[in-house]
Amino acid sequence: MKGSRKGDLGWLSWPVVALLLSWLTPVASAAELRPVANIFKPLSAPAESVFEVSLLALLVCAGIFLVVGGLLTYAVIKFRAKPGDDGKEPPQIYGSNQLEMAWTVIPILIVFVLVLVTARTIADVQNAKLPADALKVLVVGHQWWWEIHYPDHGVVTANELHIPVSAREQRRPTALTLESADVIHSFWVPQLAGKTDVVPNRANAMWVEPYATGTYLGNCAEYCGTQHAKMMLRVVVESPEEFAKWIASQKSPAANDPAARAGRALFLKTSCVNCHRVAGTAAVGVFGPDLTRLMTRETIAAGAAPNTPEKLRDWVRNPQSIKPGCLMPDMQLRSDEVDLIVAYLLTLK
Ligand code: HEC
Ligand SMILES: [Cu+2]
Repeated sequence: MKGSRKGDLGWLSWPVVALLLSWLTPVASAAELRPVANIFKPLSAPAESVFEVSLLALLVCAGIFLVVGGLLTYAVIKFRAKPGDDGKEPPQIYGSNQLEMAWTVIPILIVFVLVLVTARTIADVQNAKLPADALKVLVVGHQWWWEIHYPDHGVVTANELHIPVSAREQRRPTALTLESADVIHSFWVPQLAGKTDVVPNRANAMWVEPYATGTYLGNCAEYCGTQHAKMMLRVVVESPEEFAKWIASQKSPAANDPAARAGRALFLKTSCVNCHRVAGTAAVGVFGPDLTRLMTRETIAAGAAPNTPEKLRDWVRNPQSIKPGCLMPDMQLRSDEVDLIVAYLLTLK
């Protein structure tokens, strides 16, 4: 009977083993490069270091869980009340120097190892020397969207960060400076790096070095108000050629399609221009996202909706219907005005 009970214990550990195995599965197959925000599939240098430390911590914890859970299960089964017990208390044993030493010293050693490994990893990531020509990007967190600047290229965009992929022969890391326009946010793209807080009146620095192309999903990771959950971030990692093409396209003058002249005139007459910028026009607002290349983005409003003509129309009609509480007010435009303005926005590629 004892033997069959011991079988129960092995069964208990299977879910843990399965979970650990699923984390250990290889990562780089092409089909998996769809946007997944998974810290267990790192595809960039700092994220890999974070992953290794978390794996170590998880394995140590799993080991402790198995030992403690195993002993507990064993004791519960072995020493449960049996028919015919006399109901008396078992012998009470107090104090064992060996045991007390063991359960004091072993945890201290475990914590010590974890502290050392963690501190070393943090130092490695923070003190990493980036090549002098690393791409520089300034990211400014706003309630509830991300402003993105490429100071060396004069490019401004929002919510979708394009960066080049790194290679062993030719490292191409990206150095990020993080600032906030209002409250504390946190920049987090799980497959690229750990979280870094985005703090008002302070410039924080971090870097990423992805080694696979694709789109990576991120999210603000510090509660920053009503629409915090819809403050998403896309990082599009491209080959150096594609990245150069993207930069060039962002730099060329804003579209001025004669077919959208009426919409453009209306847009420039409406208070949209107080909050939004379209390069080369009278729209110079910086409170909201730069719209110069709006149509090169996959999503609008920090991932709250796909950037389709229908959703764009819903947004301009009343942004509060898509992102309630967001800082773009319902502009109370008539339906025909919305159509004109959206027709103009659709030309901003
Ligand atoms: C009071 C300032 C303000 C005004 C006025 C304003 N917007 Fe906005 N707009 C914003 C803010 C802030 C956001 C970002 C909202 C978010 O994602 O939370 C935004 C987002 C947008 C977006 C999505 C951009 C993107 O890349 O995600 C579009 C398009 C847009 N506005 C168009 C307009 C148009 C057209 C008008 C005029 C009819 C207008 N806005 C008026 C502040 C404003
Ligand atoms: Cu947030």
